[in-house]
Amino acid sequence: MSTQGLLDQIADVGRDRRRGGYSRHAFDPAERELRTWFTEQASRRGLDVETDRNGNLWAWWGNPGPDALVTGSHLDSVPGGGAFDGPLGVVSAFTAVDALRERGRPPRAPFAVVAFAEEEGGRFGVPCLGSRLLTGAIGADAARALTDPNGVTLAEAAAGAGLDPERLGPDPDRLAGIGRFVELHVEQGKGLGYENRPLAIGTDISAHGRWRFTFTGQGDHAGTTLLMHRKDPMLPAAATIGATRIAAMDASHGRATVGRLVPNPGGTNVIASTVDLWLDARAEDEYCTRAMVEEITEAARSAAEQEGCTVQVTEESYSDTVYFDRELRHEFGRVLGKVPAIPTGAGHDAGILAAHVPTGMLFVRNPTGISHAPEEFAEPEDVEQGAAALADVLEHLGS
Ligand code: HGY
Ligand code: MN
Ligand code: MN
Ligand code: MN
Repeated sequence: MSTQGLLDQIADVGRDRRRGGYSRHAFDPAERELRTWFTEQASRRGLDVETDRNGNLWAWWGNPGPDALVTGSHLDSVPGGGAFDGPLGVVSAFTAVDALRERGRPPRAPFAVVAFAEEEGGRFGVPCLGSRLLTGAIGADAARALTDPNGVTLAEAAAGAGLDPERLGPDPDRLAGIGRFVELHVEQGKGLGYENRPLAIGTDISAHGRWRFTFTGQGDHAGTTLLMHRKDPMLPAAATIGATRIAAMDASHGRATVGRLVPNPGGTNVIASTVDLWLDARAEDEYCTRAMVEEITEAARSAAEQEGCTVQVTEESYSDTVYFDRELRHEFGRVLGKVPAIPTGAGHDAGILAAHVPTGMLFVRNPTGISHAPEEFAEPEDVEQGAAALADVLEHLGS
């Protein structure tokens, strides 16, 4: 089956007809359906499937063992996400297995296709949760206590998915068994479109993090409360959002986004008592990212004070700039020839593993350049070219 054919098989799983795009979050019904699909694809290829203690899926070609060659990505999405971000790396891994078999070139080392859990942090708010748990980048207790918007903890959701919540956490033996990790991903930007190239090799992931701002005022009646008596947390929240663009322009490669804002209680005729907003902040390096967040925090504090409100700022996740393994990049270049090398502003499980394992990424052109939205796209011929390139790289690395 073609790579596009595998993508088409899951094209309706978790499709969000109301908002458009996909909603596939850790252990929810859509993601569970994808786990079943993953297991079927693996079994069809004679790969042994296991779910690790953190809910990551592994399909082994041969016995798990040291120095394994691992490739894959994630199956979950952001709310209203696209069809390619994550699944493209997983389906390409399966068709790469087909190609290696057809070529009579099975990898000499143990080999696995992996789908990491909750890469987007769409349910529990921490991106790359499955790979962070695997590597110990997040502590087990902190992870277990993470709650989704309905107040369900990760521990409860994991138990509901058949995992033992007490076993969530670092998996050092499994991590030590990975020799190299390769992630193929749809491009999240317009670079390859402009250069008119179907493929790229990843160079680095810029620093990025998430901060929660909680503004507290006084809930009251929208009609009877005089302006001078108001402590409306929505106003400093709005000022904070307004400050993001200027702060981002001040930072090198700065990008600051508020995509989620939750007033409580959220009545039309009610002055909110609290407002929560989440800032996604990214820039060239840690210094620039934190300076940008500091500038936004300053704006939040002074706006809150002006309105007689308070604000609490909590760092929920942070990942420093990650440079992919140079030797692996050169191996990719030897196999793929003259292919552009591009940075990515998006986080990936590869960014978490890179601190422990030689890791590289391949990107497939996205002609719209749009990601995390229904317009995310890759042409079928580029999808096949990406999977063939992944097979070539894996054949080389596995030989
Ligand atoms: O949010 C990101 O950067 C990635 O798409 N998870
Ligand atoms: Mn994403
Ligand atoms: Mn992704
Ligand atoms: Mn009333």
